[in-house]
Amino acid sequence: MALERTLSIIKPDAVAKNVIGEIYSRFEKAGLKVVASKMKQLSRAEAEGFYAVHRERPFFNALVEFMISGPVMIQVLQGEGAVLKNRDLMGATNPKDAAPGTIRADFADSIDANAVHGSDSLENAAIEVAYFFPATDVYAR
Ligand code: RTP
Ligand code: MG
Repeated sequence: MALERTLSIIKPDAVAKNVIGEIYSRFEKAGLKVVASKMKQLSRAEAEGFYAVHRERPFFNALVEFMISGPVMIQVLQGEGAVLKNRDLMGATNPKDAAPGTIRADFADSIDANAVHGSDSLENAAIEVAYFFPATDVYAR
């Protein structure tokens, strides 16, 4: 496996639940390093741009409204096979389908308020990291 970077977002529901530290701990225990991080209140335009691939989907407006409902915690995770490893830690999109012990099984309330985002491919990871962080703000440690 190769050293990869992926974009992770702790969504407004999980920030409000005060579980940022618990989620970071899961990343670290799985061998993923936080190499960039910031808390941010997304504007509507930022949220729409980030999820632009879903623009035609029926859930798009609800997704954008949810993502701007409060601050999010955005981080770049680095590690061996980071993209898939993070998706495994997250669990299925709908927490009802998420395996026990995954972030979404433990902290998500619904398919809309589902605690975390993670890039779904190496190609999208590079695009998503660059969407939020200039290269100089990502630390290769
Ligand atoms: P994410 O992008 O946030 O990491 O989630 P994901 O890959 O697991 O799921 P994706 O298909 O990319 O969908 C993005 C977000 O849209 C909401 N969604 N709602 N009602 C629905 O059928 C539905 N499908 C997706 C979810 O909040 C999902 O995280
Ligand atoms: Mg997705």
